[in-house]
Amino acid sequence: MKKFTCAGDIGPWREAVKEALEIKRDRFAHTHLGRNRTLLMLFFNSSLRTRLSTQKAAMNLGMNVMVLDVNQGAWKLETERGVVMDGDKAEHLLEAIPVMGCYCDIIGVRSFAGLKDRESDYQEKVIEQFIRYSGRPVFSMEAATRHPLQSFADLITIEEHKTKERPKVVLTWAPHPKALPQAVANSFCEWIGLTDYDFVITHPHGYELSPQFTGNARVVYDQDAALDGADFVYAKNWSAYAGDNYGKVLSTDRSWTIDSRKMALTDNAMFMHCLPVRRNMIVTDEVIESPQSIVIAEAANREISAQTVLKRMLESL
Ligand code: AN0
Ligand code: CP
Repeated sequence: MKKFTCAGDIGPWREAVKEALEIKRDRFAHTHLGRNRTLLMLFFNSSLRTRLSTQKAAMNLGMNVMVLDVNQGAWKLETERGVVMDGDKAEHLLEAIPVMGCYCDIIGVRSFAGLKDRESDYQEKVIEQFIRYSGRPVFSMEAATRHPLQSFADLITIEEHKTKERPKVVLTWAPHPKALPQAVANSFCEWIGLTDYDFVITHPHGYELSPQFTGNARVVYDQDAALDGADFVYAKNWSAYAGDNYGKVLSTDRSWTIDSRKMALTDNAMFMHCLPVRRNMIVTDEVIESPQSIVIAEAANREISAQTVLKRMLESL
């Protein structure tokens, strides 16, 4: 595997989940693969799970790991070509990328959407430049429009917990005070779209996601109706995608918060969220602390999705 930025890069999903579950059963079976290989993880944005789970996955494979927080200690990077660099940015990405490529074998990048210019965000300019100029396999640790390591972990988690062949999975928007990217929701749609699950998306009017990601999924604007009979409730906030509202918070309506009344509409559904989660905005204390909440198991599977991707990349070096 030479790049991992979207669902298409994983190949047949059942095989990928099978390989992931084998890794989970014996995560030290491939420690030889990463010997004398170096992973560079580059963060333009904060992280808890991605940073720790990906580093752990690399260590399970015997790799050496370097982590760089671009905004803490590195030169500020210009990302746009053609800019007269007379401001506070001391280095251009076009030098920084090949330089970083010299010091490692595989690169992971986290670079969120700026949420100001939709076209620029959806062109995935930053991670695409890493793919083009680093000379190394590159994987996304959440880019502007997708978070594939998260979605892969989500799929593994659903496969482990499902009790029906074709579970009903509901992606529901939930309120949040700050503008967040659409990446987690887009990516979840893209990965669940690989399966034959019964998939329903619910959100207030104005929060429509790009059809590029939602595909043929059913959108139901009435959250209660959407939750009816659900087996998995996947909550996430995202800012508006559509038109002039791109990147804006249109609603913080807490009637969309997932609480016990909403969960009672489901078929004893499991509650999922990628974390970090704002309690009593996205989900009540009661629901996230209930036995139906599988958010910790979901986060634990981030190590497994990362290790599966790194293993495949090491095998292709
Ligand atoms: C980020 C987001 O919504 O994309 C990261 C989630 C994994 N969330 C926050 O910034 C709170
Ligand atoms: N879910 C997730 O990617 O978490 P972090 O932002 O903490 O890495």
